Amino acid sequence: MKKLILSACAILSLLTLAQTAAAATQEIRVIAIENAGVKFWLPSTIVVHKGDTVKLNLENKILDKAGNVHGFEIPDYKIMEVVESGKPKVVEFKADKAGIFTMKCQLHPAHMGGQLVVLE
Ligand SMILES: [Cu+2]
Repeated sequence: MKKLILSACAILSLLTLAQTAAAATQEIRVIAIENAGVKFWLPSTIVVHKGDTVKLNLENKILDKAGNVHGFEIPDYKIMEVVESGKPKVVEFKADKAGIFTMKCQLHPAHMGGQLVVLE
């Protein structure tokens, strides 16, 4: 009986460890650039796991006449930032729902968007 209880405790401990190991902090540098007249955020696809803490370091590297300001939005995660050239911003959130979510510049709808992929 003692053996059984010990085994159950060991399994529970392993499960807890596995869950702890699965959730991580993902720190990702995301830059806005312009190439061939197209402006976009890179990487345009960000992949994380559900439960991860995601820290995005947003940098606007575009030098244009529009005040050098671009937006970064992930509507499904209620993230909306305005990023000025030379003034990086940090966005941190918990990836608490799985799926593929649109990333875009909310200030200029023509800009190419990307996607946040949160794996189950
Ligand atoms: Cu923009």
